Amino acid sequence: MTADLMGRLRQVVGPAGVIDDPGEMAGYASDWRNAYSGTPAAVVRPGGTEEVAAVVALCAEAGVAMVPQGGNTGLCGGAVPDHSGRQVVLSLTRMRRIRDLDLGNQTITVEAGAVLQSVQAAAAAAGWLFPLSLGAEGSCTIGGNLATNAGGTGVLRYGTMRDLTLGLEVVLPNGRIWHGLRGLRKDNTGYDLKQLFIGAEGTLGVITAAVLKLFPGVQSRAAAWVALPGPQAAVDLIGVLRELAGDRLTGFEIMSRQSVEFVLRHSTGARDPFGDRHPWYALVELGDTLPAAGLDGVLESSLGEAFERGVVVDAVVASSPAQAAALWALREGISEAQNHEGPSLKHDVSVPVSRIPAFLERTDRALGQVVPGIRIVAYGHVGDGNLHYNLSKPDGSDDDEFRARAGDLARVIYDSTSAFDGSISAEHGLGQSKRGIIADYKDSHELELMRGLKQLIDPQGLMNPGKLLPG
Ligand code: FAD
Ligand code: 2HG
Ligand code: ZN
Repeated sequence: MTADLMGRLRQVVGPAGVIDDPGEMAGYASDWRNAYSGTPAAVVRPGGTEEVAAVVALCAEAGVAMVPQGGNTGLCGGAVPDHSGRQVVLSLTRMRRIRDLDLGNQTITVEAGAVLQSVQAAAAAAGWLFPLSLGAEGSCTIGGNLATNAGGTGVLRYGTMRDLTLGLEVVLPNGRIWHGLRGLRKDNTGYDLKQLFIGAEGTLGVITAAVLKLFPGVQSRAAAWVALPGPQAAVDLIGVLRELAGDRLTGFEIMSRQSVEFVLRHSTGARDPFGDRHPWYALVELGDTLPAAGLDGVLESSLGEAFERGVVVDAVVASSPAQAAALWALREGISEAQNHEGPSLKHDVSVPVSRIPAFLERTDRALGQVVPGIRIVAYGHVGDGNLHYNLSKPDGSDDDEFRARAGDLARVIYDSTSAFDGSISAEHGLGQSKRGIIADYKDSHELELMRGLKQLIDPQGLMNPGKLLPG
């Protein structure tokens, strides 16, 4: 990058808005897990939409590639630059304003760099709910949530970011601003362009703000930790809960025993809710907008019915919010706990909910044939058909030997996912990690259309190159 461009960028965002010291850039050069790293030419931190537009226009004119970055918590290397030393990281973290709260329209308008938790808090302070919820919510940003179409634990009831968004403001790769910040629930005036930018992982433009839907605040909750004989029981239990608790089912996560064991081993204060070991567990949550909805009773009777039908082996209903939080900590602690067991090979797949049991049976067996003794850490948002099918090395084996098998193991999982009509990425995206293999699993016409759209919107190929689309 030339000194001239650097000077012009400083004029736009102020001297403090451009970082080029390698030490100071380190935090932007690798991801949360240190799984991906690169060498930025500079990190630019605009303070508003006009500044983003000016920065993008300058980079476009100079032919410099840009990597949009939010909280840098993504799990597929999407927000990390390459090693060329020529890509600029465009960090949105200074743009964190809540621009508007329109309670009549039940919407909140926020800037892309706002941390998810702060948006949840702003909604809650007004007595409303912004329901996106995920383990990284204290660091991830709305821009990153949109660019990855984030999911998390509330999807079952409220949907993904695609469902939660009414309008977007986006700086296009030529520096023009698309003013699509509409708060409309109905708008049939042609293609729904916002959906192009949601899930595009920063390859089509820089999202600068969004209009998001709000929901009535949840006034009462009930949670239970449930022991299950196997994954089929999890699918059956969702059916029972839908039948008996209807829309009040707000969370349904499953965890294999292996997953829970890692948390019990590595998370301070974690405690097994049962004396006995069980092969699978579910964390069930009911929620209601009424303060005295009698949810403990609904949950207890639903689980009682499931027990009668042979679906559930054992269950504990949380007797206080603190106990419910401890149950959620067992679930949310898995990702971190697995890091203590050597390399964690992550696969974030989805198959139709009804096919999860057969999928797991076939894939578990195939993985054991490739690496005998492999520890399968399967858990996740089973109500959405989304499993985190993560792998740890056999106890006591070598890290590098296990890493060397990563490609073979991924193939086993993705081939099986494909055989069950699933997706190789349910929520984390393709980024760098799956870009090389997506062509083997996605329809070629679909990929051709995606390339055409990329060419139309970003003809110079400067928006997050080397991500999402196959090379
Ligand atoms: P980043 O990591 O900074 O970026 C992610 C992608 O978005 C990159 O491609 C980047 O270029 C692009 N991007 C970022 N900001 C913008 C912008 N303003 N405009 C255009 N493109 C942009 N994900 C889930 O979906 N569900 C989960 O349950 C979940 N749980 C997690 C738990 C943990 C402990 C961790 C570490 C991660 C988890 N994630 C989960 C993954 C991650 O938190 C999400 O993908 C999140 O949405 C990323 O937000 P971010 O601001 O950190 O984005
Ligand atoms: C979760 O649901 C996240 O906990 C992270 O999506 C999953 O670390 C993972 O693989
Ligand atoms: Zn997840």
